[in-house]
Amino acid sequence: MKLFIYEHCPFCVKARMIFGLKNLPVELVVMLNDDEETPKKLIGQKMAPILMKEDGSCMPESLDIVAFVDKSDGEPLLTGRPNPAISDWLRHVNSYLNKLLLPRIATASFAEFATPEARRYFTEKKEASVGSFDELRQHSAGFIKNINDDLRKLDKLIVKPNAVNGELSLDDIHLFPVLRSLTLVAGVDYPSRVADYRDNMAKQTQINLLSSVAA
Ligand SMILES: N[C@@H](CCC(=O)N[C@@H](CS)C(=O)NCC(=O)O)C(=O)O
Repeated sequence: MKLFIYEHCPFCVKARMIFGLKNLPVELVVMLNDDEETPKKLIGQKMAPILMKEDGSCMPESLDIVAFVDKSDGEPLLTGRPNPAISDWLRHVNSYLNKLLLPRIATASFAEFATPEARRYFTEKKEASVGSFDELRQHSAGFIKNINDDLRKLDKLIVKPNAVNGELSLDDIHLFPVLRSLTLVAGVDYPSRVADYRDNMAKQTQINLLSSVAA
C-alpha cells in the first residue's frame, strides 16, 4: 500500500503510526505542498493523508485509515479505553499550538517544501488563517511557557511509556503526533514521563522526531 503524506502533517503521522505499530510495510509518498493535482485526482480534494490500497482505490481521513489498517489482519492493537482527560488536554493545547508550530514548520527542511513555490504556498495559506508568522514568533516565549505548564499536567496522566493509558488506544494516535510536532520547537521542557513516552512511541511507531531541525 502507499500512503501520500506531508512530513510535517500530524494527521499523516496518525496514519503512519498504525503501520509502524503493527510493523506492516507501507510506501510513503511525500507530495509537494503546492501539488493540488495529485490529491484532487486521488480523492477529489487537496488533503493528506491518502491511503492507496493494493487495488488502487484511495481512502482519505486519517482515522478511517487507522481503523482500516488496524482491523486488516484480524488482530486489532488499539483495544484500550480512551481517557477523557487526554482529549481535554489535547483540545486545550490544540487551541494555541499552531501559533507556535506553523512559523517553524514553514522554515523547516521537509520534503513537501522541496521547491520555493511549495514553501511559499504553505506560508501564504497559513498566514491567511493565523496571521503573520513574524508576529507569532515574537510571542513564542509566552506560548512556550504555556506548553511547559501544560506538559507538566500531561506528565501526571501518562500511565506507561508504551501506551498513555496503559493499553494502546486512540488516545495514543491523537497524542503522539502533537508531541512529535513539538520537537520542532526549541526551548520546551519535557517532564520525564512525557519524554519517555514520546521517545518510546517514536520507536514503536518507527516515526522520526524533529529535534534535529528544531528552531
Ligand atoms: N480530517 C482530516 C484532516 C487532514 C488535514 O487537515 N490535512 C492537512 C495537512 S496537516 C491538509 O491536507 N490540508 C490541506 C493543505 O495542506 O492544503 C484527517 O484526519 O485526515
